Amino acid sequence: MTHAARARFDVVMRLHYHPLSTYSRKALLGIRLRGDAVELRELNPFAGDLKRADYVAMSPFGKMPVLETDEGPLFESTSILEYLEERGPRCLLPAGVERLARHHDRLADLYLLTPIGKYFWDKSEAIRATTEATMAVAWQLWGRALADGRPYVCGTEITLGDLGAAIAAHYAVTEGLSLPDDITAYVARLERHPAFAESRASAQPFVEATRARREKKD
Ligand SMILES: N[C@@H](CCC(=O)N[C@@H](CS)C(=O)NCC(=O)O)C(=O)O
Repeated sequence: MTHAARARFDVVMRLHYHPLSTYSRKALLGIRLRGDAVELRELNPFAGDLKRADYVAMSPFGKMPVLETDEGPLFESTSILEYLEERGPRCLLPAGVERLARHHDRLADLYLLTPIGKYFWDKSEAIRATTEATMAVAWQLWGRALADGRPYVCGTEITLGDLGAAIAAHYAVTEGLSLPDDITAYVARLERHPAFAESRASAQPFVEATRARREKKD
């Protein structure tokens, strides 16, 4: 590695995130699994942090997370993790299962994290019904992938394809939706890893605070 390249790698990266945000959790989980040295900047979306001009300059849609790097800010959780994987070492997208890992990451974004995120904030019957229906199909796909006894969706290693599922399963349970038994066992397996346990533990106080606020309002 050249001197210049090494200096570039030594620059501290900064993740702008919130511990409750599904996509922030995905990015941070990936970072923890990879072991990158990343400084954390906790946002306060309720105080307008996502609308600040300096934040929108980094994240044009005003969404979390953002990773500040020496090559500029990056938004979109998958793009952030793909960038880190490109820098190396390869961890979340191992050779041989890369396509499968990306496929499950995309499925998790679209059919697990998006619906559960909606239901987290909107407890209407209509949203509950579509969330349950969509997630049930996604869990079947996970069940099919795990049916040969593999511990994780791409085999024996945790990959990008497992992150969103663990986060979605956590919120499904906190929000009173049921999980198939094979998924409960899979998520318990993932949560034996300290990075997944940390992700859940950091989110939990915000889950409880949100529930308390909702109950006070109802
Ligand atoms: N596809 C984006 C989704 C980002 C996203 O929707 N983040 C949510 C939090 S989980 C957000 O910032 N919501 C605030 C808002 O929409 O105002 C990603 O993967 O990063």
